[in-house]
Amino acid sequence: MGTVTGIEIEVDGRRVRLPEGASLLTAVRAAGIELPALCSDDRLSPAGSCRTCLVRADGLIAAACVTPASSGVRVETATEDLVQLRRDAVELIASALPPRALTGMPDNPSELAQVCRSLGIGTEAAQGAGGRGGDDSHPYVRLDRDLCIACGRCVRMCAEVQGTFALTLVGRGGDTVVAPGTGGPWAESDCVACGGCVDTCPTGAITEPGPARGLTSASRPAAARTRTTCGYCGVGCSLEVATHDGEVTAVLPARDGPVNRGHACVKGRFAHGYLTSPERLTRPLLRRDGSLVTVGWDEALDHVARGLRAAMEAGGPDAVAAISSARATNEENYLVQKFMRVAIGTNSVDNCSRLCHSPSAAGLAASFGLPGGTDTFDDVERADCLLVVGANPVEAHPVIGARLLQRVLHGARLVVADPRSVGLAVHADVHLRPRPGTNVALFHGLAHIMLTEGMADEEFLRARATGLKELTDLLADYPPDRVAGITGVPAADLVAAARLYGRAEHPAIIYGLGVTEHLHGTDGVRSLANLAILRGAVGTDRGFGVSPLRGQNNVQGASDMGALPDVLPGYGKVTDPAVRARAEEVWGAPVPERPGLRIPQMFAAARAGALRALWVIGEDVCATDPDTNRVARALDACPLVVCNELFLSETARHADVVLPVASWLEKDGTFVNFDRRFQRVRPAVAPPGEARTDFDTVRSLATVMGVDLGCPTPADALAECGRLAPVFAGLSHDRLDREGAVPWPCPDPDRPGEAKLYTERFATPDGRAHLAAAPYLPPGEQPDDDYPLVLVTGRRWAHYNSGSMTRRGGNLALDPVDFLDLHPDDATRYGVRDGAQVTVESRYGRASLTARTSEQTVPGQVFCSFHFPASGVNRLTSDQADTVTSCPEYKVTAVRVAAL
Ligand SMILES: Nc1nc2c(c(=O)[nH]1)N[C@H]1C(S)=C(S)[C@@H](COP(=O)(O)OP(=O)(O)OC[C@H]3O[C@@H](n4cnc5c(=O)[nH]c(N)nc54)[C@H](O)[C@@H]3O)O[C@H]1N2
Ligand SMILES: Nc1nc2c(c(=O)[nH]1)N[C@H]1C(S)=C(S)[C@@H](COP(=O)(O)OP(=O)(O)OC[C@H]3O[C@@H](n4cnc5c(=O)[nH]c(N)nc54)[C@H](O)[C@@H]3O)O[C@H]1N2
Ligand code: SF4
Ligand code: SF4
Ligand code: FES
Ligand SMILES: [Mo]
Repeated sequence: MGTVTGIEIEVDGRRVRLPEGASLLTAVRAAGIELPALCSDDRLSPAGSCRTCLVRADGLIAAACVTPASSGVRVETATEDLVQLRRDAVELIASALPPRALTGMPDNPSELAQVCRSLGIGTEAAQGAGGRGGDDSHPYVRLDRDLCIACGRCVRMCAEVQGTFALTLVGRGGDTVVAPGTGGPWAESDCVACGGCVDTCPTGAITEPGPARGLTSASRPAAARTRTTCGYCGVGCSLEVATHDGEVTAVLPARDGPVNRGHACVKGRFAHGYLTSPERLTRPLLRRDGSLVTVGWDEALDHVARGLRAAMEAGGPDAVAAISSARATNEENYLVQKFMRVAIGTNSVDNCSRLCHSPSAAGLAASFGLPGGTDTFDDVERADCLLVVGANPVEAHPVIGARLLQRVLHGARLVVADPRSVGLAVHADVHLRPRPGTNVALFHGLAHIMLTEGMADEEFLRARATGLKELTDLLADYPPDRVAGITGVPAADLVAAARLYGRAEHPAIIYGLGVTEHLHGTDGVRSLANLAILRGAVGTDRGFGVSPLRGQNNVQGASDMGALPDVLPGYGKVTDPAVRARAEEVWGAPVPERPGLRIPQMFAAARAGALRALWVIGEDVCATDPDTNRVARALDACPLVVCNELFLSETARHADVVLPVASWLEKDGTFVNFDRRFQRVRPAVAPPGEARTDFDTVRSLATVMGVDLGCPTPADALAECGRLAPVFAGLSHDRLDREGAVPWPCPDPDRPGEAKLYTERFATPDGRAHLAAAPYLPPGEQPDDDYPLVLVTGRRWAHYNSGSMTRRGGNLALDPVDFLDLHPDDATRYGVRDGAQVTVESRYGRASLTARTSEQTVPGQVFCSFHFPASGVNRLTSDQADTVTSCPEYKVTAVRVAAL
């Protein structure tokens, strides 16, 4: 850290160098000296209230945590009077507590207990009577008021890092304790169970119940710890997994995690109960006489191999297809696509990027050259204006949501574009609420204003972009009044938003599925990218580009590894002979030339009898793909369906062979997060029973089929991928073990990856950014008299996608069902009470949900999640899909609602 600039000071005679602005506490620690600091945490602003960190600076007694270090100052820590002062402060704190505060967790002493031990303060110092009670209403956070020392760390963690402001200090003087701000039980408070307060509490007053009680990221437990990357969302939080006797006891945020910096969310932090669920699959299943029965691996794999051969004999290699998993590692995805191309001879392999951010890949590649976000989030976060579009990071990417919110609380301007008033929208300077499916018009409206009001960067446009003429002509049709008519957004709000983005010094665009999951999702991405191009805010130091908040832990990676029907690892097109030749050289086998089937085409082919074998790896297509009634018909029509799963998912129920597999906490490899960072995944525990990793499954099936896929280990697979795809050539497990996170493109093992793209040229063939002039076209689904409401589907904070993992554990108590949010006016109109069971019907199917009246949605629109397959939400959604990439139109379905 900062060795050239900074300040130099002396601590107990030792010289230390520090960055500007560091505190005396940092200086003392840099000198290798331990100091109690009970109200301090590096992640938080200093409070200076406990007085346990007293030192002498140039002769004056000061609390080290709140005193800035200035050059040349001489600090003393060890004189007898200072030791006594600090002892007095700690003794005073301890005296109000019951003795168990110091003896409570012998294996795993709290920070307070350790401080007391180091100062020679015994349990006799703890003289409090206790009896203040506690709160154990919450599944993951437990409060013991007797141990609270009112240091306020939890309150600051909840406010300054998480941004939820759920906690407060109540009472006076020695009776001050922490409490949920809402006054009632913790479970009914605003807490979103990020675990931040648990992790910072120095006394054990706030802990996780169960075997993890008192474990924090700062404690030094006897238990083993494994460093890995979260396997839920694409944020890519670094986690430390504590285990005992082969079981996970706690998952803690890594303090030095490059993205999460000591924070996490309810899923990564707590949702590991699924690991030991009695419903976990532990042995392969094979369908016999209509039902799935347990068999051994040899029998299961023989059956699959025979079925694949039969399919190929009947219909050639293209009668076989695979859906690879964005939950699985890069190495597993690499092997799946290699298996399909080399062992089967087809390009029919796809992944859930199809349902999610395929329009981002297509749109960003067309606009800028590469199919990923343009900037690192560390830069995005420095923006002075954030344009957050169709994304709800507070719930879906909580650690990013928290970082964005802090940026806004510290002064960045915020424009949110989302039909619903959720998450960051409440903090927005301008909240644009477009009708679902009208983004293209909305973005054109903003672009129109930027152009007419002279906010475009003309020099950038001349030197580095193309398409201005066509776009300018098109934008003539999108004046604010017309756009207001299409989108429902008042013209004045459009003008205000365009000015905030257009006049900011360093604006950034962050977006999600509200842009992509539409009939014209790719046009949406491209029209949004137009704004950054017009403003010269991409590939320059005048802004931080366009960043999709990619969803699954490894959806970026699954696509990077070539688990797509039209590209090989590294995005070379299968139709390009030079690209195929390179792969053929590395693989020593021919690569099929014709692009394969996309997921919806696979189902259509199965229904038509052309697809005869489908391998579904970690995607619950019967719950999460649209129009699931038809998906189920496709699976039933397909002679062989193989499913790699942790649980008997809806899809597994339709399979002929189910292979039990390991999950992220049980395997070795890498994931790529939403801002293109490769990070290591390491096994903390063994998979249950006979479950194997997807990696081993693919390899062993290939062996049964007489094909040697090479790549005996995940590390070998990544190395091989690097030989095939130059953009990954500089990456290896060894390097990631040394360096932590490395972004791609990374062609050279001796040079850092490129976090910010396009600083010299864009990666398009002509090196320029391409403006797109796509006209606004209406969504595929339209409400009418029979189906008068527009249903938007999306996420809730406590559950993850099909919910297969989060429904099996404490998260179920946090959110027990799929709710249908509807505006109170609509509730009245359709005779629906808050909390009532309702039937929702679309032109395709019917779902059963619990109504919740809420002003987060406007009249005429309803919203629900899809985390409980039993509610049948995806029976409602249509097969309308993005015209470019086939990404389903999940965000617009015409429905009607009726009380049961
Ligand atoms: N807790 C949790 N976290 C998750 C997941 C999960 O299931 N649960 N899933 C992960 C995955 S796979 C993904 S892809 C990400 C998704 O993360 P997000 O993209 O943030 O998720 P969504 O909630 O599906 O949709 C985002 C927003 O789009 C808005 N929207 C809908 N239609 C429109 C429109 O026409 N225009 C605009 N401007 N906005 C619109 C919706 O109101 C919604 O608030 O989350 C990931 N993280
Ligand atoms: N209505 C509606 N539907 C949607 C969406 C929406 O916004 N609205 N969003 C869509 C989006 S963006 C996405 S990404 C999809 C997600 O849909 P899915 O990918 O189907 O959802 P997940 O629940 O993440 O995971 C699928 C399965 O993978 C299993 N699994 C977990 N880890 C592993 C592993 O390591 N290996 C294997 N083999 N299996 C594993 C889980 O048990 C789970 O059953 O849903 C889509 N569906
Ligand atoms: S768990 Fe997180 S959200 Fe809940 S009170 Fe603690 S810091 Fe706040
Ligand atoms: S924010 Fe995403 S990556 Fe981080 S802990 Fe939560 S689910 Fe995991
Ligand atoms: S840590 Fe410095 S006053 Fe509490
Ligand atoms: Mo997704």
